[in-house]
Amino acid sequence: MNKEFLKKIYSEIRKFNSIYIVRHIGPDPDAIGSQIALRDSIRLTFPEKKVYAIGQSVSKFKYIGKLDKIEDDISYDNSLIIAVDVPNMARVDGLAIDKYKNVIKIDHHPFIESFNGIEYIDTSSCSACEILLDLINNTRLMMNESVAKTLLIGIISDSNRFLFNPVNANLLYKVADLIKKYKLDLQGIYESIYMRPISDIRLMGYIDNNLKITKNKLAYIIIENDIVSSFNADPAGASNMINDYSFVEDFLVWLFVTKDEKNDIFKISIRSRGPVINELAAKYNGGGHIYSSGARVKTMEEVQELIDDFDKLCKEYLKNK
Ligand SMILES: [Mn+2]
Repeated sequence: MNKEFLKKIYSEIRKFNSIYIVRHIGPDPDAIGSQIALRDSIRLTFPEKKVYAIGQSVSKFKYIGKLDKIEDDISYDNSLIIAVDVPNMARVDGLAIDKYKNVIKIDHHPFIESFNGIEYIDTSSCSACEILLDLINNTRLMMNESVAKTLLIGIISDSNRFLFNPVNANLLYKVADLIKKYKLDLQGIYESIYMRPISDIRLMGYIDNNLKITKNKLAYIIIENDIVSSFNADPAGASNMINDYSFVEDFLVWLFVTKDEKNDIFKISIRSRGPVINELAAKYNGGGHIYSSGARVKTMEEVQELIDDFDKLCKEYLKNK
């Protein structure tokens, strides 16, 4: 954490009367939580400012809070754009970031490209929401129970209940303080994030039984949409199940392929507990964290190529170990 830098972000926020907060496409609870928590904290601190959290809303994440629809054009000179939880311009949802003059990026993903403004990147944070907690704790930005709860949702979700790295004592102290101070209902938060229908569990059963594992310890599955719908699930939900396979000794890297019919592309979710995967994911129109990435390709041939490439990555990793 860089307190001086956080104070600089606060003073930028103070300067502008209209602020737009964006995040990545295909949002998760950390992406939506971080933009909503930041918006609400700024509104609480500066009631006269116009602050919006924009981007496509997702019905299953409505419990986190409501996003804003904007009708007016965003002023080039007088508006501040804050991008949270997103490392590259192409993945920003809702506006073309390169068209704006005053931009702040607040992110915990490895650096990909500059947004031509202030960049605060902390890859030692488990989530964008953890960085915003630091921002609020170290500046005059205000917090209330609702902001605290939203931040906690992002932290819990991105760290998968404090399972994934980076999670450390410092984070647990910060979270404990938050829960105590705002009397947060941890059980209720867990329920809103993790409650799911039996059809999801049955789909996981299908995945368990059909995951292919190579001799180089790569696991993969292509989950066809008719299979997904036969379990009453949706492709995005199916690809999210990838996070439940973190501690299987038979594989090092695992990837789930689903089809996005609307955009006519294959989406690949990739996780690792060994090889660094985001660089190879970038070759396939993707990227992300070193052990948690995504990719998008157009054809089945490219899917096969990607699987072969990740298999080679595992092979190299095993050889060098
Ligand atoms: Mn995140």
